[in-house]
Amino acid sequence: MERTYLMVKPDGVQRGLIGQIISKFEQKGYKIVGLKMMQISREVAERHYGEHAGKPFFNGLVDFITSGPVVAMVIEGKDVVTTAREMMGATNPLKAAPGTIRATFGVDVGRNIIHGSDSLESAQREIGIFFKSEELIDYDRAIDTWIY
Ligand code: ABT
Ligand code: MG
Repeated sequence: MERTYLMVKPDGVQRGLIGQIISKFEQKGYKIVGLKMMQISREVAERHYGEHAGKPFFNGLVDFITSGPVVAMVIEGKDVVTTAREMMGATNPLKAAPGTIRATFGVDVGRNIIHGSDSLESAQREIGIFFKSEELIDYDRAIDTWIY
């Protein structure tokens, strides 16, 4: 089953949105297989956002993502990479479709509440940055026969 990496960013944590955000993915039917709060080092942040190195917003982005704790998670389910991105909405919350997480909770592109991997390859790379294999739990849920 497909997996993706999600992260409630420091603004989402500070604003008390952790539970509501996790709930949306649980209610959808996705299974949480990894979950932890962490404070990201600059080194890890620069690796995670490596594709943006050299861009004008890069330093501010690294400052922001290391400015407070984040909640890192791996969720699993059918087409989860693409669907989680759709549930989050566009990068700029002002352009995000109504009802998406970013549209509901944000107004600024640099404070957009949540991260989600943008492809299967990114998901595998990012899961490897933030989680050790023993931190990802394989388990069955009885409810899965009602979801699939
Ligand atoms: P992430 O989930 O954070 O990777 O966002 P997303 O994939 O939707 O968008 P990208 B392009 O990866 O943006 C990364 C972070 O950089 C911020 N950003 C982006 C700016 O501040 N200014 C810009 O012009 C662009 C393109 C938004 C994203 N995160 N934050 N915070
Ligand atoms: Mg991105």
